[in-house]
Amino acid sequence: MHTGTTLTQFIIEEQRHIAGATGDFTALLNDVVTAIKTISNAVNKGALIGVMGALETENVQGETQKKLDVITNEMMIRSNEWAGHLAGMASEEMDAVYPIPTKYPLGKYLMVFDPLDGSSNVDINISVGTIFSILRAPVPNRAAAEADFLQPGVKQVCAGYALYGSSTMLVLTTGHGVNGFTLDRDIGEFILTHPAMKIPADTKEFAINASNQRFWEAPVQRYVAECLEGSTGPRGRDFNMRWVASMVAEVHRILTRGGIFMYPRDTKDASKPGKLRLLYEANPMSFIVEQAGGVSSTGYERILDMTPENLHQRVPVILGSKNEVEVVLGYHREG
Ligand code: AHM
Ligand code: MG
Repeated sequence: MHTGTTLTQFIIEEQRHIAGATGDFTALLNDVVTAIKTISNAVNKGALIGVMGALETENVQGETQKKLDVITNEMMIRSNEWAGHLAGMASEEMDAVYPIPTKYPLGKYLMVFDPLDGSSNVDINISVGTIFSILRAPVPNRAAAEADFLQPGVKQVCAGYALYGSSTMLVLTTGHGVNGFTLDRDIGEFILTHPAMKIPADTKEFAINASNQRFWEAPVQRYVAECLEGSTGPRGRDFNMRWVASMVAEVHRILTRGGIFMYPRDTKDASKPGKLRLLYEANPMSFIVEQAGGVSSTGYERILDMTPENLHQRVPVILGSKNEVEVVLGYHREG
């Protein structure tokens, strides 16, 4: 018999502290959790159920879709469309807003998600994740339009990610700190295992895709060069480096033991000011990171303050341990 707090118990107890809460949000989160358990199962079974490999299609961003990108997108939709809590959904894998089918009632929330982040890792059995963000619909019970989703990240009601790693974890914030839950497969429940997660303010670990180095701007060039100089350079200490190529895994490492993650602005493609997407990657992760005491910025501005211009907008991301991110932001200010 388990003795820990289940996620359902945790959310219901949180809901009791919110005056006027109707239980809608708790029910919505329950549906998200069902999708995540289903995705976890598919990712875990992998080749046994024929879900590995790529399709011949591309998503709206011109990226080749993996079979699992499409399957997991479908799983998120099917779990969340029917219960009457949402007025619309948007995802990395869909060009436009997904309207709630007319046979279902509409609700007061919007959800944006990346159903399988880091999916280039899926065929090689390295961690991937699901990222989601819940917003309030500006007009409840009305089919949402794209403009309804273009809210700054500070307005998120909830953000979370699932990490399909050596264990499956769900990490969540509703604006009162960050809590981590581990899936107990024997009982099918997420159990609170990482209460009140906090990112250490200092770190000696950085994460960046160094193959893009020639495209970086001067402040990032300077910061990374100084990390590489280690104890013989101006930082006076040796650094370690990691790059999983799964943002969920990188953010989870940072939440666990500190670190800095950068997918900065670069000159590789003038039409893309960064690689990661604001609405369903950068915003939810920034909300979680800030709630855990970290900092998240483009280098020039706080990500959560940005007003999105479109669903699939890309942004530079620099996030993690407070003091370390501040060093990089200082270099941006110096130009
Ligand atoms: P995806 O949503 O298509 O998987 O792309 C996002 C991922 C992040 O998880 C990760 O940080 C980054 O792309 C890795 O990029 P790269 O291939 O340049 O290493
Ligand atoms: Mg992604």
